[in-house]
Amino acid sequence: MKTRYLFPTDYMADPSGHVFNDKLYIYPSHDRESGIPENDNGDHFDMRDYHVLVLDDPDQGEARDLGMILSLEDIPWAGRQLWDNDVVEHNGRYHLIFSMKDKSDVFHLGVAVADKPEGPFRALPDPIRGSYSIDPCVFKDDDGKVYVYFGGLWGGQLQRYRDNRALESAILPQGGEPSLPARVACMNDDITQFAEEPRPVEIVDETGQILRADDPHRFFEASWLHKHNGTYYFSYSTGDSHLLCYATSQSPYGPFRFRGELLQPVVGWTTHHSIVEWRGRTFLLHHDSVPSGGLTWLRSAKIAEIAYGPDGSMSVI
Ligand code: FUB
Repeated sequence: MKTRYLFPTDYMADPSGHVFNDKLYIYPSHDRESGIPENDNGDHFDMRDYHVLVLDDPDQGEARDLGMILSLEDIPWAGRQLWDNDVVEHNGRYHLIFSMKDKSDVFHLGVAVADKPEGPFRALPDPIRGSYSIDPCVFKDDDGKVYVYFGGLWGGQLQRYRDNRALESAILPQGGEPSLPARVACMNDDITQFAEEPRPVEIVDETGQILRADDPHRFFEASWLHKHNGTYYFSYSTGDSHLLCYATSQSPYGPFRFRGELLQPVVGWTTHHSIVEWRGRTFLLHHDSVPSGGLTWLRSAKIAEIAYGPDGSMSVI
């Protein structure tokens, strides 16, 4: 399948894909021009609502926009910046987990619930207790347990936390120090709170050593977890080295062994994605900034196909 844009008429980034009722629902961030100058804090990513897109068939050209499903105005604890989100179906309801800054400009994860994948979603009054940073990916395992993976450096604020506690001031590991990991926590049965303290998602090399802070393959943001042939694949963005990489494990908690690069740098500073299996095929949803002429904060969602090698390696075809 040729890589193609999913929705050329608007800017949609960070696409999270899930198959519900044999259709592919895509939950993106809704990029917009706010006029805020670009900076390392990410203030220029000033999104205010979410839409959901749908594909009825893998080879259908463009996705359909089913409309707005949640807006900043409808979230009681809202400050600003609706960043990446993801959705899981559990016991017949749909739970949207999103990242947003509260009124003190601190990122947390929130939950909104709907009876249908296309919403409308109703936000819970408070963020998830003990949540911090950005980019939630919600993964439901074969045994029904639901895990949320999250975290992002720099503007995503992950460097402000150690052992799930806020630091007095941020500490970013340097050089040969171990890199900062994403986090994972199992959710409680009604998908409203963490059921446990978040744990580090360790990515290790072939000797078992945690990837170093100066390794261009270290974790930065955009966690994604999918399972293929019983193996857990953790994929992620390397941020300032602009790659999409992946690592594998036999446990949803890891450690994950680094396996390789999935995507080279795209046009635009960020790279972000999801991986979804649909009708026996595997798809990569991601974004770039080609249609906006390279503007980092105006990104367009794309779809490509992934093939697995005999050793479980992945490549975009
Ligand atoms: O869309 C805002 C942020 O940009 C996301 O949270 C990051 O992963 C990056 O794509």
